[in-house]
Amino acid sequence: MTTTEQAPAPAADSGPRGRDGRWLRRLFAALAGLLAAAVALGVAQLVSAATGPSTAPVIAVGDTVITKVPESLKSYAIRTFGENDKIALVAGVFAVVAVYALVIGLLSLRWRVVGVLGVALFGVLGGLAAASRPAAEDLAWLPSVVGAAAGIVALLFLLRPLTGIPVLPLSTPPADATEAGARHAVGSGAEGAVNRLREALGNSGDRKGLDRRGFFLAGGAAVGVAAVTGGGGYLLQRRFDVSEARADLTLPTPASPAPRLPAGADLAETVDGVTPLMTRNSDFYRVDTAISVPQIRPSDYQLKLTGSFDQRATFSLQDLYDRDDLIERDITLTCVSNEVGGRLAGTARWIGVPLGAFLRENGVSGDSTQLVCRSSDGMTIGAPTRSALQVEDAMLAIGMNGEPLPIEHGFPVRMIIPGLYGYVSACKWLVGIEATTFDAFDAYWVEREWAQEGPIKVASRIDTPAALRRFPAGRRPIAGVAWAQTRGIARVEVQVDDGDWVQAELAPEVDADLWRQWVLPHDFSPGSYQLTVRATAADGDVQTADRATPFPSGATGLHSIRVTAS
Ligand SMILES: Nc1nc2c(c(=O)[nH]1)N[C@H]1C(S)=C(S)[C@@H](COP(=O)(O)O)O[C@H]1N2
Ligand SMILES: [Mo]
Repeated sequence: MTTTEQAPAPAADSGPRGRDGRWLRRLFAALAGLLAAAVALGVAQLVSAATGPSTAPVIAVGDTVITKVPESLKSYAIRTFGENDKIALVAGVFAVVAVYALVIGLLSLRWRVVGVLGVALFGVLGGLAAASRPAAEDLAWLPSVVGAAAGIVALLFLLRPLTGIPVLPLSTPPADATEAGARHAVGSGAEGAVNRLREALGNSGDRKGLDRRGFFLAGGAAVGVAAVTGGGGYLLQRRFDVSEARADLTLPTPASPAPRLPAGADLAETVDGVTPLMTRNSDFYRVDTAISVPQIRPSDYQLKLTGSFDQRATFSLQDLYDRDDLIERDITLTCVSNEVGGRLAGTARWIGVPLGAFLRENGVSGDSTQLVCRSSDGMTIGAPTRSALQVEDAMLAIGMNGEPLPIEHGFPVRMIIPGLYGYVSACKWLVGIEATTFDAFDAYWVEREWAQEGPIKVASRIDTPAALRRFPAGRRPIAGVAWAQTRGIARVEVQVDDGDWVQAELAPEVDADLWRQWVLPHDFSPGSYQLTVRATAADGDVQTADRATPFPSGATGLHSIRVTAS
């Protein structure tokens, strides 16, 4: 290295001793870091096929980032990336790893130990992240540690041709890589094969230590190892996938089917652009902290009751499917993170076990104020016991729109309590209910300062015309949805600029737990208009114009948009 640092002669502008050579060597070193990281991640992915998808380092680190970052940053991410927040996070983790690896590679050209410790640190962090997740599997740290070990070997291997050492330890150093030396290096076995290949490709090595062909060979080998282990790990992880087991299930017929929808119930059939009454599963919003979606095999499923119940009880999925009191209900679910005018709300036809009856049957204590619901990935969601017992149609849901729950919506069992935001009522991948008190335990979101109880606030949204839209002047509908679950919507009014509030027509009432579509035809003459909507719940609660952020208990304010008729 010191020799390359000095190279003063003008003739040394190219070649390994010159400026070009120096930069080339650095470039290769950085690349070596990147390739070593790829090998580390690939090998880790392969090992995680044994220990579980969420033990793979990038997933584990992503999970940890989600649990550790401040709420403000998290809401920013949800606002910016929406449903793609997790893809953005994983991409972010990859980007950080890539930059880190490039720097480590560069530094290890001079200080080998920096490379070794740098990759080791990477393994330790990944291992800690994986092992410290709330529902960490045994040996969760293993993929990161084995991956890092492979990464160190790869890095040292890749640095060899950059520093005058042959790619394989037993071959002759290129320092005496004369014709004879090169021929001498041809040996037997794998090492011989590599060296023969090197010879075939031309002169291997350089007296001053940069062996380009050697580096390309080693790099190619690293890419191969990374691809085979990473790809293999990815394929092997399919064994965790439960979509086939889910597809094999037959949903039971509910004893109490959903009430028939009145004629003309869905305004979307007549008004273009309004949100459909029922949300398709594929369109249903998704909010959770799970980067790798929990995969629970129906035959392995257990729901455990602990805490203040008459007795500890465990239920299989079959136990729940076999009940003769299953209900089917249409319920609108809403996220507390929904901004005014936002789309984190959806309506589905759910099938499930009536929650109040189930809890009473198992002797839930009258002293319990909180049900701590646990999901298989360790999430805790604290639901008020009172609501779980008293809110009509609260359920342990097993079906969504005629199918077993989709995996990302909580398969095989989740909770639904109408009228409460999802973060306090809708635990997905539900495997445990502990009857306790709010004083005794802070659930995940409450620990992060969100409100303990989360009643859904009355809300309304303009779906059409779309904000900032230009359309031809004339008569067209202003339409959207409004919700106030458990209470129902009594009135929706629209204001154009500073005009009077005008009452919109409501779709037929289906159930208080559903959102309600509304429409107001309006004559637009050419010009620009501000459209504002407000709803009133059936109990007389008028949606407030005061603006509040989603944190800590749900957004308030009126949805107001600017449109132009021309
Ligand atoms: N296990 C688990 N359940 C969870 C969450 C989560 O992060 N993990 N998020 C909750 C939140 S904040 C909401 S709004 C709803 C969203 O349910 P969905 O994704 O089916 O729409 O799930 C709730 N249940
Ligand atoms: Mo939420």
